[in-house]
Amino acid sequence: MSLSRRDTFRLGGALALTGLAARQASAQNAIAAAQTVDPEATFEPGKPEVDYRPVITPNGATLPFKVVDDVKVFHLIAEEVDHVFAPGLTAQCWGYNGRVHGPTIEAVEGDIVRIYVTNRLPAATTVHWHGVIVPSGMDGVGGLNQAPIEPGETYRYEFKLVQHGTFMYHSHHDEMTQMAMGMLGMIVVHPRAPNGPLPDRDYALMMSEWSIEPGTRRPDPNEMTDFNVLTFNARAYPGTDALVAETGERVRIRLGNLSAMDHHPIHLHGYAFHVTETDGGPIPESAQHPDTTVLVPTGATRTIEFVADNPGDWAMHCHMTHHVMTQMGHDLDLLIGADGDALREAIAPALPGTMVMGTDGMGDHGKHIGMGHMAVPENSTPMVGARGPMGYITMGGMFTILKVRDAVDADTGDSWYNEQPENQARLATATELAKDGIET
Ligand SMILES: [Cu+2]
Repeated sequence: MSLSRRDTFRLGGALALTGLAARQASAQNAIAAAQTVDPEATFEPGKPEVDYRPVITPNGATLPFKVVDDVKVFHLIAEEVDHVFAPGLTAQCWGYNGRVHGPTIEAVEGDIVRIYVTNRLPAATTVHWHGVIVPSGMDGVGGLNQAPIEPGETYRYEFKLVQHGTFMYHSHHDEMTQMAMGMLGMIVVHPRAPNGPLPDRDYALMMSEWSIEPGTRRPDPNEMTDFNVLTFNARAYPGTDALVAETGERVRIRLGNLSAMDHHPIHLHGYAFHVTETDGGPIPESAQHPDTTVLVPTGATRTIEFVADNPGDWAMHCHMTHHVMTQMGHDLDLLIGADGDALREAIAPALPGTMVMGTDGMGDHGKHIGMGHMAVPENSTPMVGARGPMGYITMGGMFTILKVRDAVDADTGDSWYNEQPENQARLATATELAKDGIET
């Protein structure tokens, strides 16, 4: 009996379906684009610096693993963590392995990973592998795919990575509480056979939002709208580490968002970039378009790439202006245009020493605190930024700086760019104003 072409195809399909990896891979045709190798093939566990250039998690870390019988074994420990968001602001959060957020899980397409999760929290939990194609029983939704992991228990997850890309992990039990307390992390799966130019610098940033009233030490998971600490990798500027790159290097930035209620339009200065992938897979080159701001919806990742050919200090931040303010920038009385002196005199009998701020905006708030003119409440941080090379930077929260230099060393992240005088904005001289006919 001879088989027709169609029969052969069917037979082949049936055979392929016998494998666990094929069942995962066939779950969604869309992930074919995220496969550089046959998902049925077996591989040695991918090695850092050999099979991939490790990702950098600013202010964070990568979860270590060991290899046992060709399986990469990881151990996540869910626990309470005293976490510093920015100088002066600490809170009791929930995270993994002593960190908020949890360390980045990094592996290679084709790796088999076994992830143990130990629960040292006072509440039950689970871990969901967001965007990773796994068998249903490994998906981590409490009550649906598994029983919750009770305090003191250790659960075992195991699956083959049949795709590459940028994904996330988070608690999927009492999500409102546990995600708001910090139980999130990034997952980076490198392609087994790179299908594009490799980045020289590969960064991972997770966005989240918190409600921490000045003077308190617990994030409030019940907050629904008014988040007052907005973070990259659980740090608010000036707590965020700069990203660095050498002139001409290809830079990849993987942006994940697991904020409770907000999407974040992330704007990078000095560059146009391409969005190269989502957590659904790589975007075909023909469908990529240049952009300067990428909207990262909550529950999604967006990866951007560009060549760092424009040296300088470049702001990168959420473009929602309340997301670059911290704590006291929220719920202010409107004083713009008010007579500050009259107001102070009126208040003084009841509250001696009151300082009236806000009659011309809040730009000077951080400066006043920096100069010691006023204090912030205990366990809080100024609503805006930090001192920069040219004055006070009036953005805090979800703000960081990309520092591109001809040569990068260990100190670059703390350095300021030395601009050429002819490229520096400055006070106009009287001669210049007269020459150009500008009246001020
Ligand atoms: Cu935002």
